[in-house]
Amino acid sequence: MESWSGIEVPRLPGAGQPLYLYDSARRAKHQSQPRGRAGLYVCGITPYDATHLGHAATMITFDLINRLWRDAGHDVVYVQNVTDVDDPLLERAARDNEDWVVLAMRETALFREDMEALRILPPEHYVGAVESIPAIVTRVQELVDRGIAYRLEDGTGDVYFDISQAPDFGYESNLSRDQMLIFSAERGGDPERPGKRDPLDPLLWRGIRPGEPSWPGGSLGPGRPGWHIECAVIALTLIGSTIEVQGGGNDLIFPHHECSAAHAEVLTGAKPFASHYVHAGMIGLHGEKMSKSRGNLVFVSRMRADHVDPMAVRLALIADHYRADRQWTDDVLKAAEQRLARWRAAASAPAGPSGALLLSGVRAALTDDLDTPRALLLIDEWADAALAGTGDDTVAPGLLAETTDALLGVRL
Ligand code: 5CA
Ligand code: ZN
Repeated sequence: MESWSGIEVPRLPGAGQPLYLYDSARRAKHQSQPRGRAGLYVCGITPYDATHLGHAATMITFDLINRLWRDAGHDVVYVQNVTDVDDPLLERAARDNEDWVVLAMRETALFREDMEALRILPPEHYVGAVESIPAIVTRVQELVDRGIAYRLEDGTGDVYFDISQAPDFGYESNLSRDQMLIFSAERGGDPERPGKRDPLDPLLWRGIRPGEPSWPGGSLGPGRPGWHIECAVIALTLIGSTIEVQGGGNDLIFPHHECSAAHAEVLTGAKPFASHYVHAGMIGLHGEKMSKSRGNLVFVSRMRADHVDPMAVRLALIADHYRADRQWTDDVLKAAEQRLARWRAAASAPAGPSGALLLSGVRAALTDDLDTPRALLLIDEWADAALAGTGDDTVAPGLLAETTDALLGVRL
């Protein structure tokens, strides 16, 4: 699948610093130490509705990681998926009497435009579930052959993963079994389904059903892939058996990232699948998580149409820490617009306090688990001083603009 257009990122003077990230599995911050190319896999959209501010916030979070690694001199291999066939997409298309392929294409195209407007660096591989089906079939067949996956004996042709064969199951989310059962039922699992070896066993391959799209599955029979195996196989195929960061919103901690890690680890034998499982907090509106199923959405495209500056949207979404669940309000946007205007004025000032100190402070804040509130405060203080005529560093205003562009993705 086509990615979106790239942009030039200014190279900053001096050396970037090592990045510390909070890992949901270890429940602690630890240093990311990519060996070779730094592998970043981000769980992308299920394209049945337009990109909303929650998606944008999550994509911006991982864009910051990409930018900080590049600043530290790492070569990054960034892969993102599109779940371009799954139940919610088929259900929405049926509800609206629309061709599901056309719906997915339209929303994916809009997502690309939104990502470009937000200055998010494109993934090297932007990959759909549908185009990955042959690779997924091979891996599911391998799991069946090894006795790690089993076919349900109810004539549906559905194939499940046997979690008892993944001895570390649960290490990524650190949840109790009771909590896992609740999340499984809420988030696309089927713990009540009869005939499974364990209620938590996730679906790997769904046998053909009347009225549903299907693809050849070789010995599996015709059908379509389960959700978690999609991300595991795309990451394994395009990055390798282990990755530095597995990313997404915190709604994916369980079952999605737990199951995709279990699939990948059983397939390759390499553990842990990801050195860091990184999860962005949920953006909410009027007290509830912003979600397509609830319909309480603020679309990035609607804001663009209303001439809201995408750079202000970006600043608004990083004003608080990425891991915090946070509410979108008009005031959050207004504050970001004022901040952006002030930074732009400061970037045109004749001089200001030391630019080198500002850059090292911003690097230190961002490499400490993406502490954007601290980074933004440092820039605010520098801008206030420059606008008050303090400091004689004439290079600093230009360096401010390069720093916000390269590290925050905010072009002044
Ligand atoms: N296609 C799957 C991932 S493989 C999926 O979850 N799609 S999604 O369209 O529902 O979400 C796309 C990405 O945005 C995921 O990383 C998800 O965790 C994140 N996300 C969804 N809603 C929000 C929200 N309200 N706030 C922050 N991030 C969100
Ligand atoms: Zn995913």
